[in-house]
Amino acid sequence: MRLSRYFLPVLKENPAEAQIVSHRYMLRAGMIKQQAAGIYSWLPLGFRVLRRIEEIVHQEQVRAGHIPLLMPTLQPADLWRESGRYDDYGEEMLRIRDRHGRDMLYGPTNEEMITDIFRSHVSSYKDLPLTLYHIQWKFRDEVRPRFGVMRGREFLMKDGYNFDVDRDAALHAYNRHMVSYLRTYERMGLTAIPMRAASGPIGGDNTHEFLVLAQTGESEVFYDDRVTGLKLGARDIDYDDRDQVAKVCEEFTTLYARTDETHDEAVFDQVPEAHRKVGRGIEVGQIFYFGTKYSEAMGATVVTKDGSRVPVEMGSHGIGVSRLLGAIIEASHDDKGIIWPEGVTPFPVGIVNLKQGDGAADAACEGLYKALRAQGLEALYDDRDERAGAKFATMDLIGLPWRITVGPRGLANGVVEVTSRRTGDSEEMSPEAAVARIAQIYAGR
Ligand code: P5A
Repeated sequence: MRLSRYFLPVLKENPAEAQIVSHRYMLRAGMIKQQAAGIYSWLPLGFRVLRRIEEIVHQEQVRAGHIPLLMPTLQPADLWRESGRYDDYGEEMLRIRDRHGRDMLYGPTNEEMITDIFRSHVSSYKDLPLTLYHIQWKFRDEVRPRFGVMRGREFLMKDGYNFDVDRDAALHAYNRHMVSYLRTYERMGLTAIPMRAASGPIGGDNTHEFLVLAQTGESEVFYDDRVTGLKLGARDIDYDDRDQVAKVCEEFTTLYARTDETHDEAVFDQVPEAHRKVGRGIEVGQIFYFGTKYSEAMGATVVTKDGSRVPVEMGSHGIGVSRLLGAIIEASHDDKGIIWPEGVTPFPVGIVNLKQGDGAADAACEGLYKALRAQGLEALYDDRDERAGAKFATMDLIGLPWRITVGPRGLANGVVEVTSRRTGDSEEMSPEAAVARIAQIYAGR
């Protein structure tokens, strides 16, 4: 993408309404625009990151054996009357009446609708296990929408729902989600710690939240700091292997890690003092096992092997897709701007032409741009007629992990400069070597 033809409305001034760094940088980098309290347009740069995050979520869900579908944002109130949540949900639910006087709502979550789909089409244990998920906009009329996309009213969620014949199978689905989430967050450059939590309006007695540690997080967290060193890494997971998956979950949930909702001072006191930490965290996901809460109320049953008919065992599992942009920025930035992890960056690399209009510099930039594209890498090429300082400031603000700087002086020696946004380290090399270096960094992405 050539910056001269792109739509990147960066702001020079700090927006007064933004209280936390991620909100400030998302506005300044021209990623989002607020349209009403907690409701945002996703401008091209923000939209690219959002799509990247969705892609990773999809890949890891499919890897775990879960099946994508798409349910609507608007739902009939009658489904929610069946579960009893139409009245329970309260003011957070946006209620709408259509021209025929039918009660509708903008979905805050989809347990009822997916249970309705299930009961319409599945009636035998032979069709289980089944996990369906979608990535869809939700609406919750939060009392205090704030911090930009972090606590929105309209926000994008990945929500998945498992259907299983018995409790053991449903607990395996729970564990499978936990492991697939760990991998999802790691690919985004995040350490998200599963913490025992409270289930709130979704229900059930087994639930974990995934928290990214950050000063600006909305939840108070209590943990043994050794959990922050746990990594899933490149281990080969067989998602059908119940023991292997359960072992990974055990590894990640044995050390003390709880939110204020479930915190137990007596148990916490047993953590060695040097490892006992109290901090704040951003909730980027939550998984629930709630058994037959919805299936019983809505008549979603299956015939088991022995011929009896039982309500299907369920759980639901959510990732805050749009919130993740804020969480990643909170975890990865400096005083100049965002530092995108390679996994989610909107563009893999930026090209800065120090002297637009100089024949050699223009030709070298064009050459780099095309060579990168031939490797499947879409660079953001700053071809504007601007001062070098302004170009660097824009690149630093929008946070592409790598920058190639091209100028007449370097070219006279046959070199361009490759700079890491994270470390600030630069290295001179030939344009061909620069392309090879960037291609190698993103190989396998
Ligand atoms: C699980 C999936 C549920 O709704 N039903 C379907 C279950 N869980 S949840 O914890 O309430 O939400 C899942 C994740 O969505 C994000 N989230 C939000 N993101 C931005 N703005 C909001 N107002 C908001 N509310 C929830 C969180 O990341 C949460 O973990």
